[in-house]
Amino acid sequence: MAAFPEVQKITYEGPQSQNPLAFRWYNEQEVVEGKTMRDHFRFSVVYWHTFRGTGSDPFGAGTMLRPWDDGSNSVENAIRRVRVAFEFIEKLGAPYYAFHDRDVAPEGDSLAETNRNFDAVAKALREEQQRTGIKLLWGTANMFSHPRYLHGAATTCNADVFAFAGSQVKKCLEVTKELGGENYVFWGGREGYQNLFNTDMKRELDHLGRFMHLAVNYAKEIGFDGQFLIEPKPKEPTKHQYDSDAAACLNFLRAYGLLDHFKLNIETNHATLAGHTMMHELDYAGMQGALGSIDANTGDTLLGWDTDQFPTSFYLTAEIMLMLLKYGGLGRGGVNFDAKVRRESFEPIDLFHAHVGGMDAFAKGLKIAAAIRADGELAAFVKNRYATWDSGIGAQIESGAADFRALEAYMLKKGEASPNQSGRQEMLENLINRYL
Ligand code: XLS
Ligand code: NI
Ligand code: NI
Repeated sequence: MAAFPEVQKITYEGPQSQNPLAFRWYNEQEVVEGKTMRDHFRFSVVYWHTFRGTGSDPFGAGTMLRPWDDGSNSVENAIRRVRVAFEFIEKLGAPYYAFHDRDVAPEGDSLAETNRNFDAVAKALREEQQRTGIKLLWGTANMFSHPRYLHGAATTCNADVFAFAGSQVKKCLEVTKELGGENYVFWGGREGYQNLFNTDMKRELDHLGRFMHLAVNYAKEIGFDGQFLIEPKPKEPTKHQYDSDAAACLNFLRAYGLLDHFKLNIETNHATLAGHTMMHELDYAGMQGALGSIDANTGDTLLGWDTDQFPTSFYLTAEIMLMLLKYGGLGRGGVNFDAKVRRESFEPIDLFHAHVGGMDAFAKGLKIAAAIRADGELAAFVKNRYATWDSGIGAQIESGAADFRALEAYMLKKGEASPNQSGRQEMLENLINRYL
């Protein structure tokens, strides 16, 4: 029985459409900068918020109406949920989905039972993938919800918990491989600390490095060739998360000899919690060759936590798409909606409104970014801003030909630096608005 009988496949109707359940911008076959929209975005629906989110908050119980879900922890219920999830993703027209092991299948009383549950649900996932052609963008292990992980997983002070976490990732890698997952994500969860008085930070980070090497080795052993990704996030749940932003992650990867094996999965709301813009995090990851995938959402400027809202601002999506186009796209990654409907939006249909809006916002952002690039005015301004580096002393510095003595000799002769030019920020902000 269909869970969303009132919804047909969502189609593109164009910007004039008044139909809330149609795309106004996302036209999957439309080609922009030589690639279809479908291939630019590789949109992905997350299992956790969309099919497991209850709408509970610290002040109240869940609110979501999900008539297909009996609220139990049975494997049967989990499999019924799989059928609904694929009906939803298929009607939406997203080519991918992503999951945590514990979202799709219930934890049992022992590791063995938990693994059996996971296998049973994975079988249903495989059937639905084959039926619909929807693919797995990434799998990940939830190593933060169960109380055993209260001190962390790979960075725990309890070696047994590290062993449990390793077993969990081993299994999750096997299932991700079996389902043809194109990436595998590590989000730090409780990998961090609340207080340094009780924390041996060096030892914890060494263990995290060890854990990642074990994962890389095992993936190689079983022939899993998906891309490994680390997802930076600065706070929540711990006060100090080890993977706090793109720069911190890259430094960790470099320090532990892991750079060749990982890229980053950048999330908007995490970037802003870190005191950065999404654009900054994408640029930083991109320039280091580490831009792997994105978790698309947005925070609330008035609230200081990970509100995981659906992205609707064209300004934001245009900024993101400028960066993705600059670095040649996401490769094996995708635009994964790590976002949830508000607890007041409790009806099943709200899931469609949320995703349609997010996909449309990205499509519009892509068109804006492509138009800005086609005109070339912005790029020309930036190029010209650095023109002093293209010849003379600037070119000598960049090529390594000038040392401090050469700089001094040059400046002694010249007496004073040439005058600066305006950064024209306001003019450029106005320029961007011309394309919105
Ligand atoms: C939490 C993270 C999480 C990861 C997957 O804030 O965004 O949802 O994407 O573990
Ligand atoms: Ni995320
Ligand atoms: Ni998040």
